[in-house]
Amino acid sequence: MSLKKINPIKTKSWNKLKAHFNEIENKEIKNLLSSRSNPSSFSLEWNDFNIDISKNRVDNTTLNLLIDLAKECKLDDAIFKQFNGGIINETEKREVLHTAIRTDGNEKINVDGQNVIPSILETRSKIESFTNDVISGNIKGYNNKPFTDVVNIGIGGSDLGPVMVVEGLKYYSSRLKPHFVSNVDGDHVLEIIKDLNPETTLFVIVSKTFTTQETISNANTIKDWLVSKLNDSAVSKHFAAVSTNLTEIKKFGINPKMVFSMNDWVGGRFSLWSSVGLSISLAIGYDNFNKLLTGANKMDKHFQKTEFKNNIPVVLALLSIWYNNFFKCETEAVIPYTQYLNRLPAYLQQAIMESNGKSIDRNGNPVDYQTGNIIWGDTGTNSQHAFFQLIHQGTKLIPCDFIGFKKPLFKENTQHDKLMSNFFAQTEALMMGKSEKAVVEELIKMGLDESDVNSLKAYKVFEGNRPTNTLLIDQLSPESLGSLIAMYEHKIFVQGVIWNIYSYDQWGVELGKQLASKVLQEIENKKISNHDSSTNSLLKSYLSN
Ligand code: G6Q
Repeated sequence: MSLKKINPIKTKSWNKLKAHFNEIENKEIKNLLSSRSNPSSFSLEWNDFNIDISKNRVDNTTLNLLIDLAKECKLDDAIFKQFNGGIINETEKREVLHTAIRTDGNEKINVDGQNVIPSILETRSKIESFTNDVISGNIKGYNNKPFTDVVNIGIGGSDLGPVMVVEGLKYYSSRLKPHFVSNVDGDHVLEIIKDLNPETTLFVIVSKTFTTQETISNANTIKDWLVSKLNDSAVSKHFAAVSTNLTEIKKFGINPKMVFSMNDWVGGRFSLWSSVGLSISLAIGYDNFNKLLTGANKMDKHFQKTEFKNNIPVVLALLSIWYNNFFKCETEAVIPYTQYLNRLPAYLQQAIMESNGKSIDRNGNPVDYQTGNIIWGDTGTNSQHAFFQLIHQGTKLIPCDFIGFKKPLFKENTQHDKLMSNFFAQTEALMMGKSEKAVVEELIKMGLDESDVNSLKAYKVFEGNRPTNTLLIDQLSPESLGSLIAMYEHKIFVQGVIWNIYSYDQWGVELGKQLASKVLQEIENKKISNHDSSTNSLLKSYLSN
């Protein structure tokens, strides 16, 4: 069950889209919007999500052709294979089953002839009882004191998902205080532990391989610190581990009761739903962690069962392909209008760019079309006071996702309407722009004379016609966040399928891991081997210190 290998640009629909692009390219969104006879097709309603795609440079023909493209690229076949354990990560010969770990328990998914659902549920109940025991104080530290703080030690997929969700759901916190150590920068780990009480801190080492330099170095630094403050035998009480490498975990001295396994058919950047999410469960309580999984599972079902034209991840992925491959947009911005989701853009950068930053297609040939988009963003309204200038008046076309919530979390919050009025006003302004006529009228009203009006007006004109998707969700909750993350995961998958690339490997990351260890050896032995002249002289300068 591998993915089909269809070159998208050789399809009939791609060619039709190319011709159609010439018709749409110079059209204004505001005119496309007002001429639509079926506005409801440009709004996708699902559970508590209202996704408005009407502020895009598309008409009915565009959407129909994009859907034809998905069909020609056999997206339905790919979705079936992903959810049913096909070896769709072919270069690593693996299934891709992050969707299975958020199962509602009603399905059966075979890997190597064995249904994996029972073991997934077993791991989940281990996470549940461990979480409950730590929060209730049943599990205690070396000096018999309950834990107050939890430190997640991991990097990349073993860090970005958990930290984004823990930050995103801070409102739902348990009594435990979460911390995250990721960078191999020793100052990072020392900064985090300097104020921690070793007696009441639990450390969770998260590393699928348990060989990642950053994570193992940080874990060893913390272990030395803990032993120096308490005792050798404190290690088995204060460290939990999440990994597939049970041999290395044992060598580290972790109590087998505090070991959480994971499966190699879950990729790092898609693993927050698995035991990699242990820190999430500890930080927000198991019930909330479970709701996160429920939200993702609901989105999985929507993605699997909904016809393409109403399928949120499919439609968003197709729009992104439209801008990336036809309008030649290089980047996409994600702007959540809630401070809680300030780590969402960083999380999506990994999920999207590590997955679809590929240039060899599934036939093994270099692609001659653009793949992965560059993702960036920050929270609204902060970003309005920063990079929005370029989105409004720069030379680049940057499609944006605006994510907002109808209700705030705090009952006492009296500022929500202010936040949301910015949210709505920005997408409207990006579409409508501001004409020269309106600018001139405004300047005259302000009392400027004719020559000042003439010299200033060009700078104050906004072209508009900037596309946005508006994702309006009832409230930020574990369930809605679960659905939102799963939505982006599926969007990534759809784009990878259509671009005919492998979204689930990451050879670029592996290269970094190999290179650094070679250079480290040279630095430690103070013996520089033959690099290029630039690297040689930088290393010499570093060693001369
Ligand atoms: C994610 C990547 C990568 C990985 C880290 C950490 O998909 O593979 O970001 O998660 O390199 O790897 P370990 O979990 O093995 O330490």
